[in-house]
Amino acid sequence: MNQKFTKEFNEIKKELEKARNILLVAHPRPDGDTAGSVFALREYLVGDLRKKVSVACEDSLPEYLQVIFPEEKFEKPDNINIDDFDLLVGCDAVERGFEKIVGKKEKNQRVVLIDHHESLEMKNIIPDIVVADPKYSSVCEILFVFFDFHRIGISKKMATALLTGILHDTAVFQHANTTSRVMEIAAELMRRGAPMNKIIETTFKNKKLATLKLWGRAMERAEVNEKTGAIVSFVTREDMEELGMDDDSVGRIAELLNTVSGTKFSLVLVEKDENKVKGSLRSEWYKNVDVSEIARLLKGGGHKLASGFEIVGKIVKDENGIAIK
Ligand SMILES: [Mn+2]
Repeated sequence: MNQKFTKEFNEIKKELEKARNILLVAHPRPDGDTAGSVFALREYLVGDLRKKVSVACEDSLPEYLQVIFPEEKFEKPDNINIDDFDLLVGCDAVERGFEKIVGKKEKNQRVVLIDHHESLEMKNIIPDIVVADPKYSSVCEILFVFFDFHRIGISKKMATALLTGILHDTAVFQHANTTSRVMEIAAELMRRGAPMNKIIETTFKNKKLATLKLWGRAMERAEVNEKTGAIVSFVTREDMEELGMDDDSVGRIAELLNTVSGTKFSLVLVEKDENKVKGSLRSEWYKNVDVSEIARLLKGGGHKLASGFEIVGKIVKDENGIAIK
């Protein structure tokens, strides 16, 4: 096992053991990785260490994750008092919401961040311990390595949570972040009772007809730019209103478009509200494109093969193609 974080893993364990009241923070619009990691950690903290633990997230647990975690719930940030906690732990895409929930760090508080995203810049909070490495598929993979490093027993519940994160962030072992280590960890988690088929079914095979219709509209509009190799499409506010869908249902369109042969990367533009457009970029390792460079040019961020950005404007399609104006 990779022991790059030996020092951090030892420090984190000490902090977890020392703390009395711990807050775990998931990112907004939670996915399988942020949810899986906070729930696996909570299980360890409450089960093994008998700690008082709260789990906070700006948004509630999406339906498909409620099926996998029927006993779990997020607490709304408004209902918790940050001052009550002596240890604050952010898991996954920490930049997206940790500081919004935590605000400022008090003198007596310690902050631990665990992430697998390239950039991790905090504005107001200087974390005490950071484990962040984009070479990991997911925070759940990092946590498995942490538990394994400390020989902490992984229960069926913890295994289920960790495998959920790994399956989510690798899109069931399809993305380039699926290393041999990921496969070994997944096998070990199955051995410990994680129901892989159930997780795959609830996460990836529970589509609503309206979702497919929305995807259909986007597929219909897709255009390939021969010069750049980009395949581009879009979803408008109108589409989502007509089909009664929200932003969450557009998540995989960029991935699907990216499967068109001969393309270098995909770009899907989604109207977020009146005057804001969200862009999602995807590529594959064999296409040799770093989409995070494109995202950064537009003040966004992300990974080499999966990035995003937000810009002000509206989507316009005319004879010259798709543009934001
Ligand atoms: Mn993740």
